[in-house]
Amino acid sequence: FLSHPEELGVVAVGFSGGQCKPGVDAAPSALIESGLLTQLREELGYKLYGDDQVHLYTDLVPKDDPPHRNMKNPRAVSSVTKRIADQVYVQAKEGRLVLTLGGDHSIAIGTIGGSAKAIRERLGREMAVIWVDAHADINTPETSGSGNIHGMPVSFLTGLAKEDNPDFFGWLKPENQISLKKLVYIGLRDVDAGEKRILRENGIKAFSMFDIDRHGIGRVMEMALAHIGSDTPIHLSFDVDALDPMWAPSTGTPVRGGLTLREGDYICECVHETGSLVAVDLVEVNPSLAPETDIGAHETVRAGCSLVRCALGESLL
Ligand code: B3U
Ligand code: MN
Ligand code: MN
Repeated sequence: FLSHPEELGVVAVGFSGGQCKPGVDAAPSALIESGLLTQLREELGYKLYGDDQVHLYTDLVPKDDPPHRNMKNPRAVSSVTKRIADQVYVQAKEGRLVLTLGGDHSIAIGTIGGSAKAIRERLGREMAVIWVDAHADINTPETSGSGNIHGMPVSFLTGLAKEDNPDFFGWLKPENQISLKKLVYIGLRDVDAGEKRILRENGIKAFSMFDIDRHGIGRVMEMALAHIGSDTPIHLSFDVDALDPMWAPSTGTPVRGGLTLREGDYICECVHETGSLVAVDLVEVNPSLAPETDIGAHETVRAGCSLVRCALGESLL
């Protein structure tokens, strides 16, 4: 599905307004400083495109941003994700694989919004999304208990949450959205009651940690990819909190009982192996949240780099 499989469009956004803890904004710089982009260039042989900047988009964050339908920082998240959608769209439209380094998971409204539109226009195809996360991030503004938009991106991207005002995600059009049938979750273990209802009522495909324990990650990936169907472009959105806090402690809402680093890497390797990957997000690395020593932050950044390299083909012999 890529016209230039060796070209990688990189979008780095240190945006944290989709949740309340400062620090996720520093993740792209931490990942890049630990050598991620150099490795992709020198070891994996990618040609990198996009500006060489980590965007903070503070200019898009209004001074006054009161809640709307219970959402916190709604204008900021809407305008930043709209900008990200444009950036990702430009890269994906060129037929490049797009890598986005976040930021909290609200940025997926932009990354998926941008890639879904580009894939539709370029290939006339609907894209699938593999959402790897401890959480389902599918609250609507009304079901959300926290009001944090990083817990809502999937509801806006699938049209479950509707809003016409362009200041509050009304800029998302059908061409930016994805079908509930082409969405697959892996790694879930902390899903709100309202979200469980949404998953059940819409028949959304989800592999929780229970399923991974029962079938093993190998079988789960077979089933996940079979659900999507071969020959479908795939956007992989990886929340680092899908990993167990043992491997990724530095994240806003760690949940015990998660994926091993090896299981996370394996998910990325399987997606790479399909040859259908069109975009990857890595989100929710928060280097300032390091329990005990700063070994925590270092390990989390290292795990994040590993996931991205696996998604981009490092494990091929
Ligand atoms: N489901 C909760 C908690 C949460 C979602 N995503 C994260 N935490 N990282 C919520 O706020 O919607
Ligand atoms: Mn998430
Ligand atoms: Mn999460």
